[in-house]
Amino acid sequence: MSPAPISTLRFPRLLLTGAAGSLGQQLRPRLKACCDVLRVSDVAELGRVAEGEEAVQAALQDKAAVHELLRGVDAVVHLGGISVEGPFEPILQANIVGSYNLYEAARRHGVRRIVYASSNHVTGFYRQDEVIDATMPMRPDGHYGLSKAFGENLAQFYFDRYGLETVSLRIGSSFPEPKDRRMLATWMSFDDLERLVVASLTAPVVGHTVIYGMSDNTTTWWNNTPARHVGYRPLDSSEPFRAAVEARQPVLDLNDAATLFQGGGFVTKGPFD
Ligand code: NAI
Ligand code: 15L
Repeated sequence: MSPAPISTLRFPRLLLTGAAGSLGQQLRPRLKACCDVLRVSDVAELGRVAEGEEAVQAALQDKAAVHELLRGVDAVVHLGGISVEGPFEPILQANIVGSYNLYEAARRHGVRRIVYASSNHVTGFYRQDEVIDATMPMRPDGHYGLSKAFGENLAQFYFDRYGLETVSLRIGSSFPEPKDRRMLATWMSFDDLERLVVASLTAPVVGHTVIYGMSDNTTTWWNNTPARHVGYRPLDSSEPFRAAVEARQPVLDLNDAATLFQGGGFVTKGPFD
């Protein structure tokens, strides 16, 4: 017997950007259960197109292409863009211009909701001995975090001005397993990622909600109480990985900013000139 669906609600056409990326490849087969047609897009090759899929290769900074990409779409899971810290210009094009093009095309085509892959790096300069929630001021930790802060502000503006709803997911670290001590706090399993994305797509009313993307980790820096209305209940935890992670990394350098701040290694990257 196949597992029960996380939600029975379905969209006629759902767009997944960044579908060729690490999280895109995870979500691509899983989101088929939420829609009649899954339109997958990326600047990179999209591979074999499955039944019920449409594939569109496009760069997010290409305004005309993105306008066409949103035609006939009901909701979007927006993962596309540069996913790490680096020089400003490529991030400007992919993440800032690209997200603007996506929202503007979504508005023009009457899209109802976007699930936006933001990042914990919007608040990476909070310390690891603080527990914060998404109502607290942003403290981006680099060009990448700044671009995600722009994306969240874009989402807020498009809701306030045009009523286009967004759930901004400040994803922690979504990998097969936590790689280091920091990820014991930030880790989110792929199954919990699916639960979070589906809850964000199907919650009845979200306006613009910001939620941290993490599993039910014992160590945590993020309080998701203000976003309880989304109905996300993580079922996994980093705890079963703790012993192995601590054995690999028994000592932490407390003079290293990457150990002190929530953004980890991102906070010391650059400058890039
Ligand atoms: P990834 O780098 O594997 O995938 C991103 C995809 O976006 C790639 O397939 C890439 O080709 C595509 N892309 C890049 N520039 C583009 C452009 N200009 N136009 C169109 N497509 C473009 O990243 P990953 O890990 O899959 O992350 C997905 C999203 O989630 C990203 O937005 C990332 O910032 C965000 N995120 C991921 C986290 C994680 O732990 N994996 C943590 C926090 C946020
Ligand atoms: C992110 O935003 C990145 O996309 C991902 O590659 C990880 O580095 C993650 O944050 C993290 O903070 O661990």
